Amino acid sequence: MSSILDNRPELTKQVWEVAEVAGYLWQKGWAERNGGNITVNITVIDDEIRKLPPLGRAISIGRTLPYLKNAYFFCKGTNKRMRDLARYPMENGSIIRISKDCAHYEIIADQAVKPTSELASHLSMHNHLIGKGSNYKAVVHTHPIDLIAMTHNPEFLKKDVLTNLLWSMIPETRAFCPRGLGIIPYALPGSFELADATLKELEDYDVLMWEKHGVCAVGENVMEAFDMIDTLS
Ligand code: 2HA
Ligand code: ZN
Repeated sequence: MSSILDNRPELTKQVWEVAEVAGYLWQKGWAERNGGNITVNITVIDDEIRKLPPLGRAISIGRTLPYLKNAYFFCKGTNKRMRDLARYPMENGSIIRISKDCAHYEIIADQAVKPTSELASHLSMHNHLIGKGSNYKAVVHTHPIDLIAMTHNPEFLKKDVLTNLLWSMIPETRAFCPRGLGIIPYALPGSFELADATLKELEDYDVLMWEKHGVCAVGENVMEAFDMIDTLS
């Protein structure tokens, strides 16, 4: 079967990096069932990709994200397993294009796999990062159980208490996660409330703890985002 990845080595590399990280998340025990999600900005100047017809109707994002006009993302599929994304990325994830109106997306390849339930927060983060001139292209969300367990202690939800504790435990955490771990109070997974609270804290942190839910990291690429979560955990 043909794939959008055929004869596109750079795109292939990026998609398989996501697959590699998906495998790590599963092996770490941080990705029960369909837990976690990954999106990577893969916006490519490739006329052929730009001409590809959508695999169905344009779907509303639920808000307008002006910096994402005509951007392309590889996204884990909603309800898909990380362990399956690791082996078959184009069957458990898809490539989407943001419409000209910046408020809709179309799935363009390889199959009509609907993107992650956290698309609202992921795309809002990508939009915010581009808007402030960042070169970060990856958002990784996962469920590291030890770190999540710590958020059940109200003391650790106070600003930078957890950051300072983690920094004091292992020197690498300070070196490789120098901005520390931000805390986002509990909000419904997949909600714009969670997205907006996350955006605010992106000013100060690259890794954010969604209270009693999971961790979300942004980085230049998917490997860097994963490394920060791995170091802190
Ligand atoms: O995709 O982890 O936050 C499943 C989740 C939602
Ligand atoms: Zn989650």
